Amino acid sequence: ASDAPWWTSATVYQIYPRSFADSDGDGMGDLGGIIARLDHLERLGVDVVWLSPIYRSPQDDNGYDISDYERIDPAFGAEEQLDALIAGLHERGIKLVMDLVVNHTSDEHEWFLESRSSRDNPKRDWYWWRDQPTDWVSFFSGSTWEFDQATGQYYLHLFSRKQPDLNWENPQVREAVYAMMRRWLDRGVDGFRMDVINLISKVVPLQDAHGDLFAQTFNGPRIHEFLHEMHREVFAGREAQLITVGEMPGSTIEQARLYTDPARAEVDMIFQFEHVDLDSGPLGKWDLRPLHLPRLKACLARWQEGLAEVGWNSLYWDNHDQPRAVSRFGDDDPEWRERSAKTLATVLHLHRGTPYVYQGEELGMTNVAFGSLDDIRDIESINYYAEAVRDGADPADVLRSIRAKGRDNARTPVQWDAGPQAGFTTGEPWIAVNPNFTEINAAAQVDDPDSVFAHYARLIALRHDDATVALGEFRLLLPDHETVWAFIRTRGDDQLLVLANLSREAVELTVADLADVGGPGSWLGAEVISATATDGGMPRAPRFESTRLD
Ligand code: ISL
Repeated sequence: ASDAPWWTSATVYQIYPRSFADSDGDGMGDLGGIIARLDHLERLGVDVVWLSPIYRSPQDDNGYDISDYERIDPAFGAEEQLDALIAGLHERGIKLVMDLVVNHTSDEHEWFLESRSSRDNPKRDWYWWRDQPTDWVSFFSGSTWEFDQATGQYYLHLFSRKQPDLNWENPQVREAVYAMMRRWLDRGVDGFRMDVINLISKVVPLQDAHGDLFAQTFNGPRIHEFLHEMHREVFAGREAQLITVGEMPGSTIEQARLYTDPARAEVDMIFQFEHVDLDSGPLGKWDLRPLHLPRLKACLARWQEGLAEVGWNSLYWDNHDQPRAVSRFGDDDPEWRERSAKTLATVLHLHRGTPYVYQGEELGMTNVAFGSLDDIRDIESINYYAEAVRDGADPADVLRSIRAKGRDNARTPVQWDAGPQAGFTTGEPWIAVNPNFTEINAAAQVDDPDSVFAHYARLIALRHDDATVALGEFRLLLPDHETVWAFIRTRGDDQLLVLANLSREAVELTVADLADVGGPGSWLGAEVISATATDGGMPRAPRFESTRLD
């Protein structure tokens, strides 16, 4: 037995509601659709659902632009349906985490309507207003400053112009956010995934970035103070039941140790971005670069080691902002896709940390070969396309980047069955279904013990049952091997050796290859270990200590 927090053996499943399941035929997923699919989550065995935003929103950024933090958007359903969802999940022993988007609101939020109404409105200072813009460039292209005719000043928006940034320097803003969070906990939710939460503290006064917006807005001077205050005001006393994860792009291991050290009482874990930045060049995400396995392995291993003594890792390949894992890190060729998806799952889920599964990942869903801009819905891709083409880029190159990295890859409807619109909707989906749904869908997998789905279910169960998987120390082996991902997990006398082949070719490993394992009970067990993990067999690697060499 250990006194480790419950989430050290838990797996979280992310639902992007717009694309999960549609119950009313309007082509957009909704709460009714989720409620109708709870059995899928129960069979998978996940412990927590993280629900992307379902609050009232003009949907400029698919709900990450919130106009009322405490009301459900009618497009997603009724208030009672959210309560029914909470109850339905809890009956199945599954917790619910809400998305918390408080770096910015919608420009249609009451707070912003008041703030923009006059220069002396009491909420004027809840947002960032200036006479002159700084030189900052938005994550969604263009200036971060929008001129507001009515009062003759500019307001700040790090994301779209419909997502004005809140001014966290103002204590009234913080109190309003904390009160809203407490009401959500009282309503029965079990924690928060905090959207770009490391952007809430800016360097003041705001100043030109000279190309380094990072230094002005990420992990700012008061970020730890704000998070600790939030913990005290919202979580204290009930934290043992909850789970909190801060989305923190651009954070280093050193910063993550501070954010996740339980003694500091900030958040339980963060989403770091290093491993999803490895296939980008110096110009950012659209600047495509090949991915080298040794760098990917080293990246995750550094985070494992960095948070071994203090703090905790989240583990993810996918979310609603990232391309599909099997297309990006694996091999989505029809002949290899299933084995590759299982291998990626095995590797990630046998690291130490809390795994996050993004809807459809458990089915091995793939990227989409978007034909043209008409197929794209995401504001980030649409703005990027317009700007790049205007600046003289070849449209074919721009489209190639969007195909590889565009967020819509993750946002096509979940493929439930081989029927019309993959069983997602009886109407016209808001974004086209991936044409491979007749091949890849849940109905074809849930009863098949060899499926990607069944493999995920075994990995999730293994983390519950096996303390070495949940808590064991991590050590990377064969760091320079180009195709094998090998590591060892250790807890007391128990050792787990993980060998995965990320290539199409069979690999032979000898004892000598693994000799650097060393230590008590070293792996002198098998003369030749044939590591064809791409056959996707049992997730629990064989235990070689019983076949030690004489
Ligand atoms: O996806 C990204 C770039 O392609 C990231 O920069 C992303 O915008 C960043 O991780 C922040 O993401 C979060 O906040 C955004 C929202 O659009 C994303 O969907 C959300 O996950 C603004 O709220």
